[in-house]
Amino acid sequence: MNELGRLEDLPQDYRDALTQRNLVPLWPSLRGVLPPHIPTRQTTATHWPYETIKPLLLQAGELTPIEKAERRVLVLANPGHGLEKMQASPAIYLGMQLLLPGEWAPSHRHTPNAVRMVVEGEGAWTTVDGEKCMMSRGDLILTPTGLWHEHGHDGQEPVVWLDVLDLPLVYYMEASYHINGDRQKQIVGRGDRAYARGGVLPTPVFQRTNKRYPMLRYSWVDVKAALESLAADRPDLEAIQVTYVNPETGEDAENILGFYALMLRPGQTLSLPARSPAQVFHQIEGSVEVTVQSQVFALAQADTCCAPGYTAVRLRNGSTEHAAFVFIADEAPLHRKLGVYEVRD
Ligand code: 1HN
Repeated sequence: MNELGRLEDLPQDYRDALTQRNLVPLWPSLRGVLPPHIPTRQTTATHWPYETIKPLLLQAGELTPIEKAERRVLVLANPGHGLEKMQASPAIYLGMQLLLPGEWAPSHRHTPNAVRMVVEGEGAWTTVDGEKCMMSRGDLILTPTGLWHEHGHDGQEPVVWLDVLDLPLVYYMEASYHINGDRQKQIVGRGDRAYARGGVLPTPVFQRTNKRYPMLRYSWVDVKAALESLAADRPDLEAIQVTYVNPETGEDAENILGFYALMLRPGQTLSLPARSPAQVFHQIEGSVEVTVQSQVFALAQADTCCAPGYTAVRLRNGSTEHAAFVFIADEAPLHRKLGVYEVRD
């Protein structure tokens, strides 16, 4: 490959003339923005053990009342991007949110898409677009772009959940903003039950609902049952995985990030090929050893880690007795829409 000219090769007065006119020569930077064969990634494999987050999150509950926080969140920031960027990967934001009994996080809506994966505690709820979604461990609740959402808590113990948003991307696009609203009126109709069975769809006879987001809550009880049925039905299958989809269309549940639940049989090792999107792993139940590049993370329940794109990942369930269940978020829908999605051998 040709050595390209460097900035220093150019006379200073020429460089100054360019700068004054807001002009930049491409060739000294061309290999930087277009490296050979594999992209440069700032995302570094990072592990956030829950046992290190939880005491600090509870402390935030004492230090900062909900009125002073609106959303009481500790952000899981990737040091490769710089902590102040508050991103886990190019398009993924992660945060652990705490809601204490009796607290209320007021209604708002915004352009970034979010989901919540409930980590622990009972009695909290999120109302999305008027639909009250109860929160139990392992439940996934969507708050897609533009939909009103607020959180409340009628239970007795702290509730913690993992927020996953496409905020870094939407912010980068200069398209991130929010609007505050009033407490929502709750509507009847619960998509979580209406769509809980695969293979059959609610079929309105007298009207068409055609909601863009017909299902807002995916209960862990249902998702776990789906994984266990799949594992029992398909002993030949290497990867027991389901995708959280829009049940009307079969498309990804949200537009930018993809969400999946994966089951590892007792003692199973699964090698995931290198793919272009970055991804996040969060342990719902059991424990898994995640190997990314030269790093090995022992994920205990409620732990979270991330892996950059174009990187193979190995998952190992060290337990020979119990299955392990992992929630995965990735940037695959975005990569597919942009036409840059790749799987490498
Ligand atoms: C947000 O709206 C929530 O509604 C949580 O719980 C985290 C992070 C960035 C921007 C908006 C929530 C958020 C957020």
